[in-house]
Amino acid sequence: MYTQALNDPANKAATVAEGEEEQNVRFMARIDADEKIEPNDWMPDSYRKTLIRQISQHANSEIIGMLPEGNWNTRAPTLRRKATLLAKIQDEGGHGLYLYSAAETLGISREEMEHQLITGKARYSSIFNYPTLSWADIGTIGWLVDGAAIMNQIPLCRCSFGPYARAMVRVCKEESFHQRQGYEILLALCNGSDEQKAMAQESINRWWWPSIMMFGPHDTDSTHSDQSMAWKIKRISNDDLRQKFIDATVPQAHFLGLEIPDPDMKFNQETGHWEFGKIDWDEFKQVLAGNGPCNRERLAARTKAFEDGKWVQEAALAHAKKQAARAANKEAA
Ligand code: BYC
Repeated sequence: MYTQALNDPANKAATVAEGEEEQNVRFMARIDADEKIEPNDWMPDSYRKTLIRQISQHANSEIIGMLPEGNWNTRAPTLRRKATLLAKIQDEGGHGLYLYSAAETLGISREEMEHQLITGKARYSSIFNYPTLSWADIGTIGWLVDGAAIMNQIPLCRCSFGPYARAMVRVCKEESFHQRQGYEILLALCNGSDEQKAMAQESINRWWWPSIMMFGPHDTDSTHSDQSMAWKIKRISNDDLRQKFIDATVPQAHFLGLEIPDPDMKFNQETGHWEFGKIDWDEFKQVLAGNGPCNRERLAARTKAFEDGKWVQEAALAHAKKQAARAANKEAA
């Protein structure tokens, strides 16, 4: 999947003969012409670093995102709910794998990304530092968290870097299914008893604002947006995506008969948008600094998985070494 559409040799030969400035001009012309950049094409070092940062952060989010949902594997209310939850969690693991593979094409190893994650050098989405306290949270994560993820990822299908854009196509299809599955869980709760509906409302109360924060800081405070938009890694800004998400989601909440926990939320007839209250950026900063409700728990779980899986890595390496030595002996004979 990730080796499709590699650049043609003529293009590569041309870039070798050029200096860095000309290479950059040619690179920007390709970006402006909406051409896809492939792994063995020339690219500025900062473009490569930005992609490694964003794609590995995205992959880490998928893998860490399995943990809060996994908390409900043993307590799903019915067999059908359990089967769909397990399938969703497996999908997230698969998304992590496509994304780590896409990042590897940029010259970073899987081991290095894993090391950066467990040592806290690489980020993952703020949203996964919140706990899943009730079954309704599984519905809310599907509806709001996967919903926000789709809003952010649909434009990434048009990202300038080929392997990332192609990985996103399949990820978005699967996330759409997750979003519907989550909404259907909430629909069942909202059509159920008063207690079930109250459980759904309590869950939305906790997850609404963290979901809104998933889109990142306001455009004016976003460090990477201008450059990432110029490189067409990001196609729509943090604030524009957040607004699109809110506009799509508020009517869905109303259909469920649930309140959005924002007293300032109101529809502006002139603009056609839902206006919303102030986001608590202090909370966002605290979560990013490692002080969210579950940061330590999440990293401890990943570190344990890494330590527990070490023997598999060691066995695979020992096997590969033995195979290589055998092949070398055969050749020498
Ligand atoms: N959480 O300049 P900005 C999913 C950081 S998982 C943590 O705007 P950028 C799913 C940002 O990294 C969905 N950190 O940055 C899985 C930067 O810090 P550094 C995950 C955040 O990169 C399981 C600083 O703030 N999706 O689908 O231009 C179950 C300044 O921000 C966050 C992706 O990762 C945050 N929310 O834009 C269910 C999508 N926001 O690196 C669902 C791909 C910002 O300078 N990523 N920061 O130290 C992106 O689209 C972009 O990276 C972002 C941020 C929009 C997130």
